[in-house]
Amino acid sequence: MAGLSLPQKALPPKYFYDAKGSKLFERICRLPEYYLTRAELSLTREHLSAIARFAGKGGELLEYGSGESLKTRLLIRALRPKTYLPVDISVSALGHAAARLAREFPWLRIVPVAADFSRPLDLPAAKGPRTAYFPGSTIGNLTPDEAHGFLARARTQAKRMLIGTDLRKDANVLHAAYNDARGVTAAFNLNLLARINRELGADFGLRRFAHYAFYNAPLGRIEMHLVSLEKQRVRVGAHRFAFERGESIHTENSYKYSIESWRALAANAGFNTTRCWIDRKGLFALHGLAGAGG
Ligand code: AVI
Repeated sequence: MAGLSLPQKALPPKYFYDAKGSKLFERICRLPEYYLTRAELSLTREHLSAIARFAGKGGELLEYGSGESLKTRLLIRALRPKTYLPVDISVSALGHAAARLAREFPWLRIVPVAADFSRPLDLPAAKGPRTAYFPGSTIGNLTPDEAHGFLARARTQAKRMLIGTDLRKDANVLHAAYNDARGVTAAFNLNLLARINRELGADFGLRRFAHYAFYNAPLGRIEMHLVSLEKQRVRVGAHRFAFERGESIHTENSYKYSIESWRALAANAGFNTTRCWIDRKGLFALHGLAGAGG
């Protein structure tokens, strides 16, 4: 309600991930235009032994926003952690991933944590050195201020971190990744309205809004919006919200960091970027962070 009452209506992207939204996101990751997942997977494969040496073997692996835990399999094989703690806001995605990993790695202790990692987390006490893994450029969905807060909190939860960030690049490549030809990203964005209709008793007409995504170069971020195609009023529970034709709800930012801008952010939060691995096409980066002095 607060977000829809702002002059620029806005909703936090974490609400995309109900069961349907999590499935749609898995489809996005397989789209030809969405290079992020493939680039991160390929750099992880290529540098796996160096990444594992940095992360440390045999400890605990904590993963934020684990989703379907695709890249994690590679890490689990290389790190052989005693415990894996996936943290995800989507209970369904968490349950499926934990069940699949339990079948694949019967020796691994899995402790799923259903939680919103953008807030302080209540985690079980660590039984060994804990490394945090935050792949997929999910940190890019936080504002730089939120990312700073997240990193500062994460520093108290793990000594070392592996964080995937999408790199700045040609705006056309970025545009295509968030405006795919099959319309899966559009369906992902619009699913937020379907979710609000279902869970909050709203009457958003899904045909009265359109997906809109563009690269905001000065701010280094993709913005996703849902644009009202007509002047209309929408009911959400007991509240009413007026939309002008062309007015939007800002549903997501996806920040793209240059290596320098990332290093500055991490350093402000008390981390040194001690390692950085990049895929061969220069699309995506995985940063190895250690607490200053650690
Ligand atoms: C989860 N996150 C990193 C995705 C991204 O690219 O910002 C979410 C997404 N939004 C549209 N497509 C994918």
